[in-house]
Amino acid sequence: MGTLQGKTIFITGASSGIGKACAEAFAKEGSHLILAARRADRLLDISKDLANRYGVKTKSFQLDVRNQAEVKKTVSSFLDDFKKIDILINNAGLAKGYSKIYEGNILHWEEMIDTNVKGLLYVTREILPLMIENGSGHVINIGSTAGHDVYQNGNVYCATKFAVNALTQSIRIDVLDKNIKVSTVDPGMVETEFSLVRYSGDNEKAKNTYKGVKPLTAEDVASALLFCASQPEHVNINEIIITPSIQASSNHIFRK
Ligand code: NDP
Ligand code: 8X3
Repeated sequence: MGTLQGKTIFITGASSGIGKACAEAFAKEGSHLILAARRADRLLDISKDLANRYGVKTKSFQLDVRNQAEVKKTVSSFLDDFKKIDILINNAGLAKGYSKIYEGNILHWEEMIDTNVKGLLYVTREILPLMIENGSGHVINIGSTAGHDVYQNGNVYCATKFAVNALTQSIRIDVLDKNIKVSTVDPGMVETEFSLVRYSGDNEKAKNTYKGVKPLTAEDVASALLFCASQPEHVNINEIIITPSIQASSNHIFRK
């Protein structure tokens, strides 16, 4: 297996949930971390804590991936400290709202498309040339079961995750001759802040999402990423779809 010791990992959306769990999992393996998200205070705490506990180099950046100029500036500012980005984890993302398309909130649509699709593109556009220059790299996107099967009221969120799925496949082809791996980890239900964000802070609705099920934890998903990232050089994990045992697809969930 490839070692992650001393590798540099850039994680977007590292202030909570899957991104935060990935930061911990990779730090435990001895990887250095570049962490980005909008909530700078949280990120700084996570970054300091992981550096203290695991003795790895960490740096945190307040970044809104929807802002292309900010993405460009952030990437150029961490190049002084980190010469090489070994792994990019495109995790920043969100669902907003849960309504029929004809009742959808346009601002929610814009936010999902701008974050999940355009944000991922902006970050990838900055990082891939660096990986190409360095002669190696690995991009791991966080997709979703929602990028494989649509569900009622999922409309625009599902469309963004279908787009992530298409981009993963397409980017893999584009860098096939560049010694760069491209993977996607596509989870089903994971209990994070995801539902709280989707329902704009409505705790009751967020809790109901996981009623009668034992969802995945962010740590479960992080271990799938570690698996992708620690394969030998000649092995690429193209796609991992990971769900709780009671979930077969977006639309098939067994609730007790
Ligand atoms: P969380 O809400 O816990 O985490 C989302 C992370 O994304 C936060 O760190 C948030 O940070 C960051 N983020 C959101 N918008 C932006 C932005 N514009 N710029 C930078 N960072 C941003 O949810 P999850 O951990 O569950 O979500 C992570 C990824 O996993 C998402 O792409 C989501 O679609 C995907 N996913 C989640 C599933 C689930 O059931 N939970 C299942 C399948 C996929 P901040 O607010 O500080 O900017
Ligand atoms: C998150 C999983 O089912 O809420 O991508 O869309 S779901």
